[in-house]
Amino acid sequence: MIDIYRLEKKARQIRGQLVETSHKCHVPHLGGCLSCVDILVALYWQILKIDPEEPNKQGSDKFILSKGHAAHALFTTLAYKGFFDRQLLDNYGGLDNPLGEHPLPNCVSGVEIATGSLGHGLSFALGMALAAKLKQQSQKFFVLMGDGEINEGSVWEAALFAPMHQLDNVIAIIDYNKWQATGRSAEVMSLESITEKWQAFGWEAMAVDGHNMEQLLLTLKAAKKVKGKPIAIIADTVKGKGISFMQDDNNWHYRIPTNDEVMTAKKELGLIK
Ligand SMILES: Cc1ncc(C[n+]2csc(CCOP(=O)(O)OP(=O)(O)O)c2C)c(N)n1
Repeated sequence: MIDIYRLEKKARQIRGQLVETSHKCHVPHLGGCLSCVDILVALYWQILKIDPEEPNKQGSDKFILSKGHAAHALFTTLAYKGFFDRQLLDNYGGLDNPLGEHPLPNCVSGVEIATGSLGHGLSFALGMALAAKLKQQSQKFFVLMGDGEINEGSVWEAALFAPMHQLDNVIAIIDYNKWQATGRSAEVMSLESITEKWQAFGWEAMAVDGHNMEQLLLTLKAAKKVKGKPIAIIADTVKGKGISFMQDDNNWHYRIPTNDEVMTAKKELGLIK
């Protein structure tokens, strides 16, 4: 039986670490990192077939963080899962430290491509997924995109391509937190009705509460069983999730927390008294 409480605790620990490292090493983009932590925990602790000791082993599942500005969330997840030494987080962004604001290929074990210029991760995954199909390999390709990111036209070109090639080995997850860098997504470029749009493009589209661990796992497992078409999971999330004064406040796209704010956040997460 899956221990949901253990996964939720892991997510709280990762949120606490994110806030702490952001303060200590001046790493921005906390809001969009906090919105996708539960998705990352569900993927790395339960869904992805990938060995932290040997992530490039043939047949391993692949995860691509297309919203590359959330690299801090990915790196922290990878460190907690044992892909590399957690001590690297202590000096995040420092000279000779491979952890930066965006992922670079092979900067650490478990990261293969550069993302950060938004709108490219899905196309990259489709290329790998098509190659895997041609070689009759059975692994899955998971891509995490932001809702602001999917304003990019390149995403919709990829959305046309995947069903045409019946890429049922691709699972795209949209971190639908309703914000982007400079404002509300609905006011910059409306996406409604987002689920129906992906369906209309020929994808199997599923909506889920992106902070409900049980529902996330059920949806991701159902997605893995879909045959004949690619899958889009619209994860309803909250930017800054888990910390009361960061939730739904887009200042935390760039803001760095003070020491007092780190303490308050860690108390709220139940990590200190
Ligand atoms: C091609 C490109 N244009 C602009 C940016 C600058 N940028 C960085 S984060 C961001 C907001 C993206 O919004 P979203 O994908 O919703 O991220 P979230 O709100 O979840 O952090 C933008 C526009 C970029 N990284 N790449």
